Amino acid sequence: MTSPAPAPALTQDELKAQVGLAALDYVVKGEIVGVGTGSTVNKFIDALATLKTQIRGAVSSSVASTERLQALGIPVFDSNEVEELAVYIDGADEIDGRGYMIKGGGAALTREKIVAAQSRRFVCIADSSKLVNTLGAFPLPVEVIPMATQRVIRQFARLGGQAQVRRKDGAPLVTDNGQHIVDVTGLRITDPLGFETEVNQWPGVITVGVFARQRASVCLLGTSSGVRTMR
Ligand code: ABF
Repeated sequence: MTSPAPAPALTQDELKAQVGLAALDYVVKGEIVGVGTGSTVNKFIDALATLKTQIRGAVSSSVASTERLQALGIPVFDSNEVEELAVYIDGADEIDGRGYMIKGGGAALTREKIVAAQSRRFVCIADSSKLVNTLGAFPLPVEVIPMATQRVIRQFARLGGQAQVRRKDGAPLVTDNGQHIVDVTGLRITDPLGFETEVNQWPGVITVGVFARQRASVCLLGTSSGVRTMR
């Protein structure tokens, strides 16, 4: 009697599509959906288009997501037009077992945190490579006012972090909000809530890419044996 062959390993792209589709189960019909940013969220947006006659539209967390939503015929509302959203669907660069995340690899962390904060439920969609025990292996993104960059870099150095300005095409990357991003390596964030609270109040910091106050209440994790739901 031979044992059944193990499920074939899925590519990262297939895992992202798997969770992007699974997130449709959390979309509330007749409502406006909060939509994040990144390649996993792009899979969700493409799946959401199949429900576009059953939702009012979306509040987006980036120009890139807005353009994708509108190209698929999904109306996009300004966050100020909506008081509260039933659900926010977004990816992550790292997520731990408590739903704390590092986000911002896509440079959209500020608007992502804003939309997450106005949503009753945050559903994180991620492939299994994003699950970690302790946050910090992924370079932590921090959106900063350019005039404060060097002081913020020095402050992270005092915490044992190596921060550098994110660059694109040979110049500092400019976010949707017209600001810069520093990415910080060498951190091991054992107290995400305390860390977020501390860095948030440094002068010049707009948003730190630790999502602890706005942590995920549900995580749909893509694995080769199917979607694992973590709560
Ligand atoms: C976004 O999802 C960002 O905060 C995060 O960087 C990104 C993850 O990107 P991907 O889904 O492409 O891995 O919310």
